[in-house]
Amino acid sequence: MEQNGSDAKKLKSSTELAEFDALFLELVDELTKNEIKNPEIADAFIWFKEVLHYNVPFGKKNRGVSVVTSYKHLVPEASEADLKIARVLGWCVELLQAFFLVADDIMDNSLTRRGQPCWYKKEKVGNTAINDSFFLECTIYSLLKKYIRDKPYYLSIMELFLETTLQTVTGQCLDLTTAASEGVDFSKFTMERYSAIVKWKTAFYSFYLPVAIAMYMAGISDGESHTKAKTILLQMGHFFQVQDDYLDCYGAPEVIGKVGTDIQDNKCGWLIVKALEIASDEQKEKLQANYARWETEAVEKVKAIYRDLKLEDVYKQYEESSHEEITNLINSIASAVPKEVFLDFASKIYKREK
Ligand code: DMA
Ligand code: MG
Ligand code: MG
Ligand code: MG
Repeated sequence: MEQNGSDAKKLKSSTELAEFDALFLELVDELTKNEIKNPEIADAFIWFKEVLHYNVPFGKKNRGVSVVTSYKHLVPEASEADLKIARVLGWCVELLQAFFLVADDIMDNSLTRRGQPCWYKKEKVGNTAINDSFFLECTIYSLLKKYIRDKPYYLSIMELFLETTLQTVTGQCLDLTTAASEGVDFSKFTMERYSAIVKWKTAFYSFYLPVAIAMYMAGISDGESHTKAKTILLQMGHFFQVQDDYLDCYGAPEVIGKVGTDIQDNKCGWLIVKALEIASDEQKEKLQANYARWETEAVEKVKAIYRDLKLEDVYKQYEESSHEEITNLINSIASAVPKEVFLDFASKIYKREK
C-alpha cells in the first residue's frame, strides 16, 4: 500500500519533470533568438546560448520542479496558463542556481560539475565564465518581465529573487572568508559558524525561494505564512547542505557528478566541524597538519582520521534524527500552506545519494 503511494508520487513528480524539461528549449530560444538576429550583438548571444545549454539543464532540478509541485498543491485546479508561468519561474530558480554554480566552481577550484568539466575549466572559456555567470543572472529578470509583468505578484517575486541573491552572496562570503585564513585556523570552525554559512549560502535559495514563489503566485503573501514556511524550509536547507558536505567526501563522483574539494579548500564543512568536536588532541594535530592541502597523501590522512572517528556513522545517525525532527516540525505547524508542500520537498532529499 505504502509502496504504491510512493510509486504514485514518484510518477507524478517525474511527469512534472518531463513537462518542466520540455519548456527549456523554448526559453533558450526566447532569450537569444532576437538578439542573434542583430548583427551587432549576435556573437555574444550565440556564445550565451551555449552557456545556457552547458550550465542550466543537467542538474537534479529539485528546486525548479518544486516551484511547480508546490503551486499545484496550493492551487489544485490551476489553469494550464498558470502552470506554464510556474514552470518559467522554476527555470528562473534553475538560472539562479546556474549563476551561483558557475561562479562557485571558480572560487572553489572545482574540476567537474554535473558529470562534465566545470564551465571555467573549458579551454575556450576560462575567466569568461565570470561574465557568463552575470549573464545567467540577468536573464532571470528578462523572463520575469516577459511572463509576469502584468501580474499582481510581479514586484513580490522580483524582490524575492533580489533579496535571495543578496542572502546567497552573503553566505558565500562567510564560506570563503572562513576558509581563507593564512594556514589552518580551526578556532573559527564552530557549529555556530557552520550553521550561519549554510543558512545563508544554501537554505534561502534552495528551499525557501521555490516555495515562496509558489506562495506569492497563489496569492499567499502575509508575513505569518511566510515566516512559518521559512522556519521549516531553512531547517531542511541546513540538512541538505550537511548532506552536500558528507557527499563531498563520501559520495561517488560518477553519481554526484563532481569531485569533492572541501578538505583541500580549507572549508568549514560539517565533517571537519564534527571531527573537531570529538577528536583527541593528537588527532586534532594531525588534522591541523593535513587539512587545506592539495597533496593526495595529506587528503588521505584527513580521511583516515575521519574513518577512525567513525564519522560516517555519526552522519547516518544525524540523518535519521534530522529527518525525524523535520517531519515533526512540519506536522506541528498549522499554516495556510498544506503540509504536502513541505513533505514532498523533504522526501526528495531524504537519503539522497546525489
Ligand atoms: C554551495 O556550496 C553553495 C552555493 C551558493 C553554490 P558548495 O560549494 O558546497 O556547493 P558544491 O559542493 O555543489 O560546489
Ligand atoms: Mg563548490
Ligand atoms: Mg562553495
Ligand atoms: Mg559542497
